[in-house]
Amino acid sequence: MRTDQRKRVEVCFSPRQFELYKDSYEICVVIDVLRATSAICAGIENGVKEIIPVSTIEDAQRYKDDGYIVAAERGGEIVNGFDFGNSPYSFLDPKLKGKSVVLTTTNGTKAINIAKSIPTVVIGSLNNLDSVCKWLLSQNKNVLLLGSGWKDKFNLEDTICAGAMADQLIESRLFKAEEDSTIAAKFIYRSARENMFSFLRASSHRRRLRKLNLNEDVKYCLTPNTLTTIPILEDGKLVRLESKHEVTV
Ligand code: 3SL
Repeated sequence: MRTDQRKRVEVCFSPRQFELYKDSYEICVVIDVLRATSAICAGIENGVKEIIPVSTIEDAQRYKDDGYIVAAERGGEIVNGFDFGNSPYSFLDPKLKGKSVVLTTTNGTKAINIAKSIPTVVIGSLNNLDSVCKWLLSQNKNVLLLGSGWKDKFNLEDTICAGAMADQLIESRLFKAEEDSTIAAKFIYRSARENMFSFLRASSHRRRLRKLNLNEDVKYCLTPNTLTTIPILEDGKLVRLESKHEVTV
């Protein structure tokens, strides 16, 4: 009888559930589609040298006092006194090329810091979806897809993105899933994929961002495969995954 050589891919819906999943994975993909990980992917592809994710405003303020460029968002809005917030368009500013940027957000940067106990942490979004999947397929490791959620609760947009990644990996037959969360994410993605923007119309975070007039950001974040760069966490900083690993989509 042949042994099952497939690696596992599983979806964790929120940082609050991370403790239940973390032990057996070698790679964690952190996802915060609206908008932290989309902004990080945009920035790193744009040539930002590194993005330092910090969990609290106090930590961000210390970096600001030391002269760093600091982006800070809470509840969807730019925090007073900081350089900009969490819009991917801010991270596309050519002036940021080659610079270090510190970032704190409501959920995304917290999830990144929680994921640090897994040996390799990379950043995923719909924007770099195929690139991340192709890289994961080349790694032969167990993968956890961590949705950042909203204040520790489940959210739809991160689940759709995680479901899209899980779907590609499972379809390759190199990966298997055992958790119901992964099966649910895959089916939610399949229901949403034809028109994610309208599927998410009633979702809590789209409503929140609509009130803040951030529909253009939402459209940017919900457009798959506009980017190929994969940010990776090295020594607490998000940098471009070395070119030897890079993939052409
Ligand atoms: O929670 C986060 O990390 C943010 O991405 C939320 S927001 O889109 O900026 O509101």
